[in-house]
Parts: sequence; C-alpha cells; structure tokens
Amino acid sequence: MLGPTHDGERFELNNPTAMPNAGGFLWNKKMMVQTTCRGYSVAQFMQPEPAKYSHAPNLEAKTFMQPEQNYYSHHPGRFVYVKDELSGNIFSAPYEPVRKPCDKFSFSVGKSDIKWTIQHLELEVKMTFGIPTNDVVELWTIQVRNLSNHPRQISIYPYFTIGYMSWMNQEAEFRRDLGGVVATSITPYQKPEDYAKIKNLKDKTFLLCETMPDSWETNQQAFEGEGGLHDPTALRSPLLQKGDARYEAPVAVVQYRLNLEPNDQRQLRFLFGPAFDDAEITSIRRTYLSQEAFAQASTDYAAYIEEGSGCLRIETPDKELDNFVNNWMARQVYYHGDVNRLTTDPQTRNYMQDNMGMVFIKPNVTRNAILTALSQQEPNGSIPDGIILVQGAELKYINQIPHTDHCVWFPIVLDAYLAETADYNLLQTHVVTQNGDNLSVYERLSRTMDWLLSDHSRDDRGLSYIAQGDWCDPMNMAGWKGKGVSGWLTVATAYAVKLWADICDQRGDAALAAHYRHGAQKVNEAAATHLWDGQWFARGITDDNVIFGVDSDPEGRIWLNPQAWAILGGAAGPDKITKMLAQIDKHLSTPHGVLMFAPPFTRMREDIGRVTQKYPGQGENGSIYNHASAFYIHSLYSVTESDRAFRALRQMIPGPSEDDYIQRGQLPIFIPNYYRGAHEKYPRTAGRSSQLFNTGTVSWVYRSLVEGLCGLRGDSQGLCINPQLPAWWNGMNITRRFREATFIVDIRRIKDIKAVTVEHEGQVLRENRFSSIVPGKTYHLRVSIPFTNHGDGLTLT
Ligand code: CEZ
Repeated sequence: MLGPTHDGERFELNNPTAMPNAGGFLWNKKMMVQTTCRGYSVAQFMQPEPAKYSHAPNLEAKTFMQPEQNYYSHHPGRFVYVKDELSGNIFSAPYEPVRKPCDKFSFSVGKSDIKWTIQHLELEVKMTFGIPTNDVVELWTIQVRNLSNHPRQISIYPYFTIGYMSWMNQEAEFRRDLGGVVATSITPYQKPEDYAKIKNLKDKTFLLCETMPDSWETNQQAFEGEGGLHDPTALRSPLLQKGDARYEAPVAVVQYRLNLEPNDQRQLRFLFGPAFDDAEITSIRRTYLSQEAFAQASTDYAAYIEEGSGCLRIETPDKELDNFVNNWMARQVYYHGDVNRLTTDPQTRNYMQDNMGMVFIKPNVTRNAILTALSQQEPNGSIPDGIILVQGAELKYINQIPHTDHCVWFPIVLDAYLAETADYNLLQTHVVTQNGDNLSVYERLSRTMDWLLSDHSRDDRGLSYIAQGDWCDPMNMAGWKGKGVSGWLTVATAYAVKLWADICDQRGDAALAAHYRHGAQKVNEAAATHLWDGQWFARGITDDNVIFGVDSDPEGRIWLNPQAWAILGGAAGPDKITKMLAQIDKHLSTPHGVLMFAPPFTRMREDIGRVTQKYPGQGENGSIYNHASAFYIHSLYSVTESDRAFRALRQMIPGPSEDDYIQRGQLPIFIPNYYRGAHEKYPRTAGRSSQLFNTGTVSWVYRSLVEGLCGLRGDSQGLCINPQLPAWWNGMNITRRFREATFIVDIRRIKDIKAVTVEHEGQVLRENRFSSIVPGKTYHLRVSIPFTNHGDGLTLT
C-alpha cells in the first residue's frame, strides 16, 4: 500500500482512500503548498503577510495553519476531469472530485516535487507538481496516454480552484492575449488607512496554458450546473461554454479534446498562481511556461532543497528509521529554519528553536537569528513576544498575549550553536538595539538570565510567573491576575541559567559561572520545596494559590514538561528521576508516543485556561504533543536513558506496520505537531496525526539523533563520541558532517569491554574526543561499545 522508492528519494502511497488526508508539502521563501493524495491543496504566499490565491468557497478567517484541516468537496484543489467522448464515462485525477475507484493509483511525494499516476478506462493520467525557488507560482505538468489498443477520443479538463476571492469585487474571464484564465478581485477592507496596504496586493489569480485549449469555463456555477462538482453538468456538452464570471465565484477549467492512437500520449503544462497585474502575468509566462523552463526550475529547486539535507546519514537495524532520517527529517528542519514557517513575526520561542535546528544545516543562519532576536531585546533584559522579521510587520494575535518564557531559549540555542561550531567569537559580537544600547552577545545573554532570575520574573517563593502563558500558549489563565506561577518555567529557568553558567565557564569567567550556578541552585531549591508532589513535579500554582498537575487532580494530573526539564536543569536528582520515570511510564506512555499530560481535561478550568477547553486528546489538551515529547527525549539522553529515549523517538514516526499508518493517517515524511491522545476515552481517534508539519519538535529530534543516539556532539576542542544505541541494537554506521569535515563512524558492540572506546587509524582516542579537525578531510572512526544489561533501569552517569 505504501513505501519508499528504492533510493529513498520518494515515498509512495497506492491507495486514495486508506489514508485520505495523507499528503506532502513544498515551499520556497515566498510560498508553501500542502497537498493531499486526493488532490486537495492549501497554498499560501507572502506579500509580506500570508495570503491566498486559491480560496475556499466562503470567506476564510485569517489564522495560523490549522491542525487536522477539514477537506470537503469544494475544498481548494487541483484536479483533471477525463471524459471518454464515445462512452461519455468520466473520472477525475488524482481522485477528487469524481471519486471513481481507479485501476491504478500512485501518489508519490518527492523532496522537490509531487506526482500522481492514475489509470482508469484504459487511460493513464500523470500529474506532476513543482514550484520554483524564488517565485510564487505552481508548475503543473499533465500527461495522458492511451493504454488501450484502439484509437481514443477523449476530453481532459484541468480544474484549478479559485474560489471566493472577495465580497467587494471579483470576476474572471479567459484572456487570449495572456493565454489562460485570469480572475481579478479586490481584497476586502473597511478602514481607509488600509487602502494603502491593499492597493499593492496581488489580487489576481491566473491559470496559464502552454497549449491553447479548445474551450474553457471561468464561472464555478456554470461549470457545476445541477450535477455538482462530482458530476459537473458542463461536461455533458461537447465543449465548455467559454463563460465569464461577473461578481460570481470564479474557477479555472480548460478543455482539451484529444485523439489518441494506441500508446499515444500528450503532455500539457500550466502555471497557476497570484499576480498583481497583466504585466506580471506576462512576465511569469515568459519566465516559466516552457518545457526547458520547467526543467530548469525543477533542477534549481531540487538544488535548493538539497542544501537542507543535513549533517547526518545513518545505517541501523531499523530501515524505516534510516529512510526517515536520511531523506526527510533534515528537510523538515530546513523548512523551519529557512523560512520561519512563512511568518513575519515568529513567536520568539519558535524562532529560536527553529533556528536551533539550523546549526546542523547552515549554522550561519542560526548565528544571524541569535543576533536578530537579541537586537530586539528590551533594556530590562527581557525579550518580546514575537521577533519582527519584516519591517512594519504587525504582531499577530498570539504575540499580543504576554508569555513569560522567551529568555529561556537563548542559552539553549547558543549552547547548540557553540557545540556545533565552536564559534566563541559570537559572544564578543556587539548588538545594537533600537534605543541605541550597544552590548555584546555575552552581556545580552547575561541580561536575559538576570531577567529570568529577577523579581519581575519570580515571586517571593522563587517560582517563575506564568502571566498568560509559558511554552504552553493556551495555558492563559493560570496566572493572568499576576500571581500564578509555572512549574515548567521554574525548572526550565534553572536549566537555562545552568547552561549559561557552563558557557561562562567555557569563556573562562569562573566568577560569573559560579554566580549563575548559584542562581540555578536557588531556583531548583524553590522547585523542590513548592512543586514536588511526591512522585513528580507539579505543572504550576494558580493565581488563587492552587497547585495543579498533581496526584489529587482528576484531570491534568501529571504533565511531561516539568519532569523533562527538571531532569535537564537538575531540579531532579537520581531519586526523583527514578520516581518520575516510573510515573511517566504509567500515566503517559501510549502506543503512539508519550502524552503531554493525562488525563485530558473534559471541562473548562477557569484557573488554568483555554488549554482545558481544547478537545480532549487534541492539541495541547493531552495529545502526544511531539514538541513536549521531544524535550523529554532530549532529557532522557542527557541521563543515558537510551532505551526509553529511543522508544519515544521512534514512536514519533508513523509506521512501519500498516495498521499504524492507517491509524495515524500520515506518511513518514515529516513529524506532525501532535498525534491524538485520549486513548481510553476515544480509542477510535487515538494516534491520529494532526498533519501539521509546523512544529518546534523537529530541531530537538534532529539534535537528539545527532547528539543522543549517535552521540556525536562537539565541544570547544573537537568532536566527542558517546553513542547511545538502544540495548537491542548491536551496531550502526554513521556519516556525520562536522565543522566542514566528514566523519564515517562504525559502531559495534563488543563483548567483555566496559566502556566506549574510539579508534582512529589504529590509535585509541583520549577521552573519546577527536580534535584537530581539518576542514575537507574525511575521518574513519571505529567505536566499540559495551553490551548493556540495564534494560529500562536507570543508569545515571
Ligand atoms: O502553537 C504552538 C506554538 O507555536 O504551540 C506550542 C508553543 O510552544 C508554540 O510556540 C505549545 O503551546 O494557540 C494555540 O492554542 C495553538 O495551539 C498554538 O499554541 C500552537 C499551534 O499548534 C500552532 O501551530
């Protein structure tokens, strides 16, 4: 039913109904398209705020990308109707809107294009979808072949949704001069001051045809008639009516009448996208609409995607894991780091974490992101909600709500950056803020930590305020009156401050390191005193001084984040960790991964907030929220809980059993932001993927693969080697790019040895560290690791 192609370059699904929402995505710096196997699409482009050119049939609210998108028959899509002129039979490719079962179906997601092959009525339709690297336009190739042994007369009708563009002004017509359908609209607005913004928007949508069609229709209603989208009335006539749309819903359908001899085929090319005016449409046509231009765009785009292929290749006993890591994982990390989820004001924590992943792809991008974010630091050391990337960009809704965690992410990202690059010069680099303050990165980072440790951030118990949210956006009412505190942020503060102390040490600043270490210790003491609930850490204390995320809570009893970060930050020592892990296993582990908390809330808790109003098991309300699980995995590797860590990591990837694929409904080409939880309450939907590929998860998972599983993390002197294979693996092979050199690492379990040893050209490395790395060189390392018998037991080092 599904699987990778032989070379791993593509992943294919051969059934349009088993996993109806499974899809793939393409992006460049200006646009993003997610498309399902059945032909539905969600496309957005930046001008500079996200906008659409292929709309729903009703006016859509502007919002961030939604999980579990609902697809319905009039959902925007790209389809091809096919009619046999003799029999009158019709079907559509890839599957929607006619939904005729076909003889052969293949949906093939590549890294840089998406293809379908459909066979029905002894005809074959191939659709190929690509985008260029620098422009906003979809490149479509549609190919039909006669598979029968007799001549055929057919019509094909490529159909592209334009939808409801505007309640103020919309129309469409076929433009012979431009060679395609052009729909025109005015983005609705009401405030006169908005006119200046909307007047320059790309309010036209075009479908350009390389080959002049025999006919067309641009009026949605005229096309569908009484038959509807599944059986459009317009297909009953020999030719489409060449209609226009005058303040009527536009559509772009074109008709080609084809006579095909046995085995004959025709190839047609189309461009679909937004434009400002006719001149722009003409120029896009000239640039892209030819066989050579398509080929060139595809080569260029493949090269762009290839730049994000990451620093790691693995060969392990788990072939499906290898396929995911080697072909897809870095691609998703790259998407986040390269285009920041196509936002102009990314949430500060997202911006920092998405850029953390870039250390493994293009570390310079991370460096610049750190500088950009710090250039928006407040004089008091805090960092605002949302980093403005485009001048004049407005802070979107979520960034207008005060969250208290932003400073935490800075030493974390910096630590990952320094480990990968050893670029300690960054600390000396000066950053000027808007008010003219000129401080080094080092000074600015100290200020972020001072802010976290200050009275502004902590109450008199030493616990960190939550205001209207921390990492958990929708935990908006635990502290909105100004008193409530976050258990997670408290232990996370200790982690951040401790990491910063380590960096101060690396810079030789022992006094400052001691100062921050002391700060972290105080925070951890406060956590132990006020948040430890006997078996785990509480999630917080409300404005009314009610502790929550504790054993006595019937809902929201135990949360993953406070435990994971207590491990990272040192609030939990070995005894506490042993207790916590047992409880996490008991309450939070599921066949689809580790839950963010349990049990899910079934009613609003006004002293916690809207997280409790989300659907039970969905989103932050007790799903397997992979971002939270990724922190947990990272924390497990930090205490060499290798088996637990690997299990949780492996569960993030759909498959490999067919049942698992069907239950999750997603192809293993990205990690979604969540899988549904509520296994006890709603077993039917438990495990279902959100299909949302925007998630802070991926930078952490990639990091855990590199630094945890493979154990190949850098420090100021070189590359440290300390792999953490799950106990049931006897070895693995790794190719790791590091500081512009290549390491080929062969890891084997060896009987009767007690510790990891690393050999290079027959020499055993001291402290398992490879130093004196020469860029451009390739090094072969032989790593011997002992057999472990700890199973799930705790082995703290
Ligand atoms: O957004 C993410 C945020 O982008 O939720 C995470 C948070 O850490 C990320 O920064 C956990 O809350 O507002 C909501 O209720 C939404 O659920 C968002 O919180 C959520 C969406 O998944 C956005 O993609």
